[in-house]
Amino acid sequence: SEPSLVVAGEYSFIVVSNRLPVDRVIDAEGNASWAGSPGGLVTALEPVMRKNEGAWIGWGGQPDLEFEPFDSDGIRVIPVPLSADEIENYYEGFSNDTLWPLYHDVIAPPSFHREWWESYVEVNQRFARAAAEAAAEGAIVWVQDYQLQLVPKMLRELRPDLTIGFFNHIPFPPYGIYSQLPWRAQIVEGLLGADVIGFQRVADASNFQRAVRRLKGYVTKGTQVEVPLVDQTPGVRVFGPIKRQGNFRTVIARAFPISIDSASFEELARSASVQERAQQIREELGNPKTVMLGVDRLDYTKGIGHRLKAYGELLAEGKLSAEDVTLVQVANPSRERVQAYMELRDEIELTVGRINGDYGTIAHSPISYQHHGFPRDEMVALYLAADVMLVTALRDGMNLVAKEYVACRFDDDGVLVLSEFAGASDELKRALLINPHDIEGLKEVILQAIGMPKRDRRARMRSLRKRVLEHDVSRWSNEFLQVLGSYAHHGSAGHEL
Ligand code: GDG
Repeated sequence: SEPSLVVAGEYSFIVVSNRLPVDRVIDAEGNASWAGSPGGLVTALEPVMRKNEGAWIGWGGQPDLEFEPFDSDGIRVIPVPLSADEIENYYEGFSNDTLWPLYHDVIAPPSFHREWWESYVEVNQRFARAAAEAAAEGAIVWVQDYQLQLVPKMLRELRPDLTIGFFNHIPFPPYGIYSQLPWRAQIVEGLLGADVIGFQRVADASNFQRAVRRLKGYVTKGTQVEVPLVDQTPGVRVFGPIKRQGNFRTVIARAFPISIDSASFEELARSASVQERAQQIREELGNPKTVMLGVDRLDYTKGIGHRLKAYGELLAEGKLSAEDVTLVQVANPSRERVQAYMELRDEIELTVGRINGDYGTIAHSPISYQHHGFPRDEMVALYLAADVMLVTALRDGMNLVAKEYVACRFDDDGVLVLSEFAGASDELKRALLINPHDIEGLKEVILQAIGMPKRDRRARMRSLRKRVLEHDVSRWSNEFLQVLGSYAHHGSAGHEL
């Protein structure tokens, strides 16, 4: 294989993500330590990490945080420092105020700033270099998400011997929207540095392939993209024959719908303390006939306003009453320094206040609004306490909350109302699927969910549970890594992860 441009490191399996899976915590005495934040991704990749001398590369969550790599529960953690300026430009700016709204159907208007883009390029280069220095000869590197879309190409240039995967956790937008991005070609080129590019939905993969055809003119066949080894961009002069067999790299671009650690959610739900807590939650709410639940980061993509509008109208029309129904809305604080999120918070809290003020009684509030996060066991107790789960996203890559609700309902009860615009709706076909823009339709489905006979609830929930328990997050990562391993290139002897 070609000579490496960076001296190889020691890790044969590397995950690169914007945030490390650990948080820095400072105790009462001011001593710093690290606490794991075991999301589904960590749970899924832990076994692969242990088996393969794995390392995780990412940012520690605070400005200018530099430290020596260390072991956290058997995972080697390698830091990439970000300055306060970079957090503002690369992260809050380009990632969360350009790419995020653009990739979610421009629900909020994206901002385009050249300084943000420059910072994005520079930070991506730093992540690529960190991965290049840590990766052993022929290693597998798996890059995560929209903050790092340039890393695959940058990493391939530094280390042509590596096998590189990329997974996009958010949607990939239709070309008509994507093409607004001033740096649309660079991002597509960045992604095509990977061997396998994973998306949540089949539609996301098709949108990406269309962008590749339109912007680069490359041929796509099914899930394969033929990337010429010599640049064929119109206007770039190429010497020598370019259509000869062997002048292409094949890149796979296809859907790998992510999931959760379903068994661990079910196990938690089955524990006596969580079941007791679920009962207690219902009592604390005043034992309403129906408890409805929404759990979201406070984000404009989640359709919280649409949900509240439908609920408020049902209360106004007397079709629901605060005596009978309570909606618990967990709105986890998110991206609080980005303007659009400050505005969203004001808007949602105004609406919540109006609904509670207009339709509440001294004893009953129609909405129990929680602007903070909860521990995992409290979340599971909420899932168990909820008769109806409302997922009304306007656009969402997958939506893990929908899958978590289903995984927790070992009692085969509870009704999931699920937006068609969440990736989860491709799999969870027996949920009550809704278009959140259709407020009248959403209202009817909420009433249908509340009134659904037990037999129907059970039949639907059983079918949903089958899907979520069989297709869990370790199956997701195994499938991705299997495809990635089989495309290990440059004649390296196929990886067994
Ligand atoms: C992105 C994509 C895609 C929420 N509040 C609390 C809490 N959570 C947990 C949930 C769930 C996770 O956070 C949220 O995941 P989602 O999938 O619903 O949404 P995003 O954060 O937008 O995630 C999304 C996902 O990436 C994975 O690829 O599905 O489409 O947007 O796990 O349970 N957890 C705890 N307390 C809370 O208060 N403990």
